[in-house]
Amino acid sequence: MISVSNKALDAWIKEVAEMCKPDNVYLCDGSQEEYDKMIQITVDAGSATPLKKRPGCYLFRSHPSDVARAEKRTFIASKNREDAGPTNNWIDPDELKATMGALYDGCMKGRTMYVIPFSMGPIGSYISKIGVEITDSPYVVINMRIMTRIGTEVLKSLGDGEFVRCLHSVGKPLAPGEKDLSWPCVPNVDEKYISHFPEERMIWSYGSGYGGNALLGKKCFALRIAGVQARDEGWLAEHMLILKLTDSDGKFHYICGAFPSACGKTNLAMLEPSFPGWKVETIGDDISWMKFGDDGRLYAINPEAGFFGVVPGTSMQSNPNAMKQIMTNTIFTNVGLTDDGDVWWEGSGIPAPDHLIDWQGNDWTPDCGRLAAHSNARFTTPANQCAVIAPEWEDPAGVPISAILVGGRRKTTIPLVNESLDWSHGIFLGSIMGSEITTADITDKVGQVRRDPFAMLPFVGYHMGDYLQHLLNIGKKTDASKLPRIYFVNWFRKNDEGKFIWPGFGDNSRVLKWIVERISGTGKAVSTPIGNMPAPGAIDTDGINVSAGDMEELLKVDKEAWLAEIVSIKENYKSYGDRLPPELSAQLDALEKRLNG
Ligand code: OXD
Ligand code: MN
Repeated sequence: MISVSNKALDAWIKEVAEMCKPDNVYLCDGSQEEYDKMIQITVDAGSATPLKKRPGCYLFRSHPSDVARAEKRTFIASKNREDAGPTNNWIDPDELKATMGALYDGCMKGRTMYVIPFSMGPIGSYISKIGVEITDSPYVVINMRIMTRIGTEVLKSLGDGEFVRCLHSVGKPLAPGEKDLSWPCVPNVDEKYISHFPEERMIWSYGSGYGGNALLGKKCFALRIAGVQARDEGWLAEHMLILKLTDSDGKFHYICGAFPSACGKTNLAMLEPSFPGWKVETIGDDISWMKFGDDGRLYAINPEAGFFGVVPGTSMQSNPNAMKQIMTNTIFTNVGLTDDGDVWWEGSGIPAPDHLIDWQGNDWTPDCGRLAAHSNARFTTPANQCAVIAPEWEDPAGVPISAILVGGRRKTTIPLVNESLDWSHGIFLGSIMGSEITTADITDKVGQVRRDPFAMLPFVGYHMGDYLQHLLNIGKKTDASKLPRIYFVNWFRKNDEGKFIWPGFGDNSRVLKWIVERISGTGKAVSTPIGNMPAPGAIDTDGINVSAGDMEELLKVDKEAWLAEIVSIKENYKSYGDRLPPELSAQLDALEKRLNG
């Protein structure tokens, strides 16, 4: 049995080993040799295929039951049911521990238990936090080394300090001599558990090996548990990208952006501006932790060290930087494997080969009627390999945030961009954002808007009403002039024929340009009932094919549509009960008055 100097950690490792009964226990040091060894283990086990065309890249195929975050099986086990709120699944923590304790009993037999000390954020930063993940999955060790900082340095920095306990098992013990599966997991979705114990700052995950269910630093820790820590300690743990925008005079601004899944966050974080001389550099593509600096401004770090991006749709048009980045040292999960040892996916912009092996390991041809890559296929790739990573992306002091974007995928109503009147109005706008439900969501609510406040619907670790109140409270802790300005954006407007009327991708830089002009005091705006909108001509459309009529549509305040929106927002707000912040109902009333006034 291994032994570490942090007494609480030492005791926890022993306790978990006694419960899970692995054959071996291994403490990860985070070295390259160790990473190479772990890769070799997965190649030898038949789980990973080296990609001849991409140095240092490997393909994994998951079990068909295990392809995405399992929201229905994600639990917030707070002591009181009300504290989990209306948007989370709740189970009494004692009951859940008893159920999961029985599942964990002996679940690592025949396997090695890996202990991964990891830091979310640059090691030692005042914004960073430490966790320890115990897992029986070599795939998780490999991915955690890319997505976080792991190993001996973290343990040193931890000293005798506190850490978040993250326990993970694929839930497939091996009998003596039993051959392992290429993707061990619990195939019955209803027997998977992704559980959070917010008061104990603890995560227990069982039965899934995929993404956010298993790489516990990401959604489970950095959003759900860190969100509770942030509420208690007065900071922010948000589902936001962080980018640095430099204008042609060399002046730069740091901008965060909250968008629900499938809105192109990774693409925006790495965008290539359509203006000569302007530059976007990436700090993070998914999560932002923000604390007040001594100057009263909010400073952000990216708690992660890699990108876990959706592969399908990634192309030289949507994200040329990611395309270059994933040529080396990248883990692919659930994409197609070409006969010459490369990977292929739908929406890559590369013609489909005549034959490949699909994400389920079957022969595939372009006319077979099946997808080569699963729609949630992923790349795991080191952030420092990104050609446009900002040099200060690991600065332990963080970067001062000037603006926060919020927005979803909306065909109608929500204009291209709208500036909030102040922080409280900005939190109101973030609270009403969301995307239209599509057929991919498999529900009868297609076309309705799923409100996803600050893109935190699946990730808030406590009551959504309390979360929104916490955001409002943060705005009262400093001078209003020091707070980031909040902008509601929508790249996804469509015309009556169902066609997008805004080009998106690199041209979203035109909106970012107006935003930084506003921050600098030069951008022209007109005041409207919903907020400050670009004055006619203030968004530069030189060189793009957007007609004056479309531009008018993109920047129109559609009174009837907004009044209908208010009815649906009221319905949504009702679900927060008495935990709806009064400031937000006041904002909603004020909006209604302005629209009718
Ligand atoms: C993600 C998500 O994977 O938000 O980042 O779903
Ligand atoms: Mn995300």
